[in-house]
Amino acid sequence: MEGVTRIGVSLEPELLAEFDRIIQKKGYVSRSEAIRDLVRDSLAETEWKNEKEYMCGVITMVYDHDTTGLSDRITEIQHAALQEISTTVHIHLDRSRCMEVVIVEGELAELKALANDLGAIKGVLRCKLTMASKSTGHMHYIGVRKD
Ligand code: NI
Repeated sequence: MEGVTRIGVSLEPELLAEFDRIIQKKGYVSRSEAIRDLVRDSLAETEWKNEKEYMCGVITMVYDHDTTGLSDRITEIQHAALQEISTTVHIHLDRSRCMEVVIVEGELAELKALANDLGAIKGVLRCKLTMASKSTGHMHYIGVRKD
């Protein structure tokens, strides 16, 4: 592989055996690949805590449009967040349920707050925020599931 640096890692035999067992179960073809994913996840976790990190993302929500006041509340919240919202796509799922995909861009804290506000509306069945860091491309997601 071009542009990679090889590193040596020392592990206790029990820890290595456990690691091998788990990565085999997950279908990794090599330890290197598994370690790379772990490092990426760990870096993403650190960014996830940086509320000022600039992110691009998608909020996917499913809701019941028959719920009183729901449409007005969604519109109100989305207008208040016009800085963060690039576009919204609406899909009618059946007679009463809708899916809305909201494309967003902004600071992590703002996007999380927006997804939380949308997810908290009565009649919203599911709301999930998926984001990628603008600077590193690392992905994150948070989901709110309400049944
Ligand atoms: Ni609809």
